Amino acid sequence: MKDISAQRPGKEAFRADILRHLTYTLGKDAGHASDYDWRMALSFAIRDRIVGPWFASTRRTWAENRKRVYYLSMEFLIGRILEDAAINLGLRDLAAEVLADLGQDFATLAGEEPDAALGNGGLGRLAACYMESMATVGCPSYGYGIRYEHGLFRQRFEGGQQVETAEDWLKTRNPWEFERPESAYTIGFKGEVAEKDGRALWTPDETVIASAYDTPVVGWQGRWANTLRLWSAKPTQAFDLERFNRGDYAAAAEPETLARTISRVLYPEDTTYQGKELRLKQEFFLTSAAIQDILRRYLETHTDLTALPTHVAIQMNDTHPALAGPELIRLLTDAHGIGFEEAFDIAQACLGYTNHTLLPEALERWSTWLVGNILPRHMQIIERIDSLHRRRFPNRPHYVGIVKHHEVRMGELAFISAHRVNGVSALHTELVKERLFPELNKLHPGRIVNETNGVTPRRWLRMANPALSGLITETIGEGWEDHLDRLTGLEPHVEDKGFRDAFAGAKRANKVATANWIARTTGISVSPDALFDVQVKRLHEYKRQLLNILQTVAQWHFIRENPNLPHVPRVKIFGGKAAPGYVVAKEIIHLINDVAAVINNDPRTGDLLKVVYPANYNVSMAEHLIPAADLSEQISTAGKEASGTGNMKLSLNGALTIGTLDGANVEIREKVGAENFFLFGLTADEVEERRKDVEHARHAILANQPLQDVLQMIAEGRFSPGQRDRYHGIVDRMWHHDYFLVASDFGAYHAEQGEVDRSYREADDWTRKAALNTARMGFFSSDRAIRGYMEDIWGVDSAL
Ligand code: B1H
Repeated sequence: MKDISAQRPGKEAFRADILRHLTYTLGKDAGHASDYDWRMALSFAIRDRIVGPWFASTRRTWAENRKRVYYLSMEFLIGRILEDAAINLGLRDLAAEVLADLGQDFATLAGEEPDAALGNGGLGRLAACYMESMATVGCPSYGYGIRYEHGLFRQRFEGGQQVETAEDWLKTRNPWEFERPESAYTIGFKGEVAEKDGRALWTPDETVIASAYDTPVVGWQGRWANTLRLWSAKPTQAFDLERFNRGDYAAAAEPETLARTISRVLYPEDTTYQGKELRLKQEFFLTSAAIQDILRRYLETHTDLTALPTHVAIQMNDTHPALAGPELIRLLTDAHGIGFEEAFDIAQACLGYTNHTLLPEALERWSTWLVGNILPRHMQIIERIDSLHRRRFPNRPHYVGIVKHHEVRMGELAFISAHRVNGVSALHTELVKERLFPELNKLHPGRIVNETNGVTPRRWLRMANPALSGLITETIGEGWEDHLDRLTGLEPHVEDKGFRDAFAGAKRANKVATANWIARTTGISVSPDALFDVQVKRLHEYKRQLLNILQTVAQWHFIRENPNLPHVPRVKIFGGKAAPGYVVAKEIIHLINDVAAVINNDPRTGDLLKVVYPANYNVSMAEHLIPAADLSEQISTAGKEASGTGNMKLSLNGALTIGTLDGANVEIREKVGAENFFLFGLTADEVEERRKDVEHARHAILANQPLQDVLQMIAEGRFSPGQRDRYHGIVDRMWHHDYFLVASDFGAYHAEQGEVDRSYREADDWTRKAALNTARMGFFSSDRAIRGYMEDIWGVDSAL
C-alpha cells in the first residue's frame, strides 16, 4: 500500500478542506462559526482522509477473497474519535497548526466531542482497542454492535451520593458515521413455528428493522481501515396515518416507540446479570442482524455454504451474542436446507467465544419459558444442540448441558457452539478450565486457549501522554507505536540519570496538568509533589474500593496520631460508576465521598492527604488521569478480576502497581519484575481456603488494631455526623459477610502501602522503577493480543 506520508495533505489543502466543510456541509460563514461548527468541519475533513484507506482495504479484501473476522459485542466503549483518528492519520499536528491560523484551538475543539460511551467498562473498552488493533495489523474485520441512543448514564454526586442522568451523545451530529438505510434486516420475535416441506417455518409475531450505521476505524498510519457497523432499530410498519388523522397521535406513533426501545439504552450492569426481557431482545437483535449481514456478504461471491468457515470467523464477546450459534444454524437449516448436524458443524467451525468473567452473578441464564416465548425456533435449536452434544458424548455421569432446571445457560451454549473458547489472562484461563467449565474442558481438551488482553498504545500512550511519548521517540526513535516490544530499547537508558530526570519531568508535567484539572472540576487543591494514587474502574465489591478507602482512613488516623513523623503526601484519586441498582456499591461511593469531605477539610493533615473523586469517570477522564498516576491500585480479591486492562494502561504510563495476584496483574508483575511491583494479599487458592473459616472476617479484624479503629470510627458516624448510622450496613457486613475478604487482606495491604511510601521517598529510584514499568510493558499491546486471536482462533492472515 501507499506510504501514508504520500497521502498526507499539505497545509493549504487541509485548510481548504476544513473551510469547504464549514461552508458547504455546515452552511456556516467562518466569521460566525461556533466551536461546534469548527469541530464538525474539522471532523469531516479528517473523515475524508479515512475514506481512502477504508475503500482500499475493503476492495483488497474482496479482490483477494480474504477471510473476514466478525467481532460481535454488545459494547464498544470508544470514547472520542477525533484526536485518535487524527493521530493515526498523522494529521494531529498539521490540524492544530491549520486551526491556529484560523484562530481555533485543536485541543479545545477535540475536548468538546462527546464520548461514544456504548459500553460499561473493561469489556466494552477492550472491544474498542481490538477494533483499532485489527485495523493497525491489517486484519480484515467488521465490528457489530448496537447504536444505543443513550450510552452509559452520566454520574453526578448529590450529598456524596451517585445520581444518574441519561447520556445523550447523539444530541449533536455524529460526524463519524455513515447511515446505510439500504443495509437493513428484519428481526423477528415471538410467534409460531410450523413445518413446511420438511423444514421449520417460523412466523414471528413482532418484527423490527435493524438498520446499519457504519463508522470507519482507521489503524496506525492509515495503512488499513475496517468497519464498525452499529444497528439501530426502526419500525417495520409504516407510520399509521389513518390513526394520526383520527387524532390518535400516541397510538399512531406506537410501533415506532416499540421498535426504538430496542436500541434506546445500554444496560448499565457491569458483571451482574439481570434477566430482563428487553435485554434478551437486544442480544438477539444484534446477533440476528449480524448473522444475516455476514451470510448476505458471503453469498454475494460464494454459493457453497459448507465452505463458510474458510471465509468467516465470528467472535462472541462474552455470552451476550451467544445466540449467534442458534441463529446461524437456523438460517443454514430453515432458509438454506442444510441438515442439522452439518449446520452445527459449520457454525461451530466459524465461532469463537471469549469468556470475561467467572462471577456466578454475571453468567447469563435465561428461563426456557422466556426464550421459548420470544424465540420459539431458537429454543428448539438450542435443545437440539444440547441433545446432539449429549449424543456425541454418552455415558458422562457429570454431564453439564445447556438446558438445566428450566434455564438456558449461555456459557455452556457458547462453549458448545464454538471451536475455541478463550480466557483473557493466563490465570483467568486456568480458572475457566478448572472452576467454570471443568467437565466441558475434559470433553474438549485444547478448546480452551488463553489470549491475554491488551490495550492500544496509540490511544493510551501516544495520544493520552504526549510528554512521555515525545521522550520515548527521542530516546528510541519512531515506530514503537505499532511495535510496542521496542520499548525494551528504553532499558539501557534507565541507568542514565539524564533520562530518568526527563522521565520524571514528563510525569511531573502530567501531574501539574491534572492538579489544575482537579482544582477546576472539584475545587480541591492538590500538590503535584504528592504521590498520585489512582483507582479508576467500575465500582464493584470484588474490586475492593472499600479496602482502599478503609486504608485511607487508617492512614489519616495514623498521620493525626503521629504529626511529627515525616509522612509522604498522597492524593487518593477515585473514579468510577456503580450500576444504578447496585445498592452496596452506591453505599461505598457515598462513604468515599463522606470520607473525602472530612479528610480534605482537616487542617491537621492538610496537604499530606487528600481524597478526590471526580464524578462521571469515562474514557476521556481515563486519558487524563492515567498519565498522571504514580500508583495504580489493582486490589481485587484474587480469582475475581478476569484480567483488568486499566492495570496495563497505568503501568505502561509509568505508574507502579500495588496489587494482588489476580487477572493480568500476575503477568504484569512477571514482565516488569517483582522488584518494580507492590504485591500483597491472598492468592486465588488461599482465598478459597480462607473462606472455609466461617469467621474469617472476625478473626482478621480482631487481629488488626488499625482496621478495628477504622471500623469503629465509621460505625460511630465520624464521617456521617448528620446520620450516625449511615454506614452500619457496611460495618456490619465487614464483620459478618465479608465475602470479598477485605478484612483478611487489610493488614497486608496497609503494610504494603507503607512500602510504597518508603519507595516514593527515594525519588530517583522510584523513577527508575516507573521507567522500567514503561520499558517492559510492550507485551500488553492489543496488537499482540489480536495477532494471537488471528493465529489461535480465527485462522486469518494479515492483509498487510
Ligand atoms: C468484564 C463483564 C461484563 N467481565 C456482563 N464481564 C455485562 C459482564 O452488561 N453485562 O451484562 C457487562 C460486562 N466485563 C471485564 O472484561 C472483566 O471484569 C475485566 O477483568 C476484563 O479486563 C474485561 C475485558 O476482558
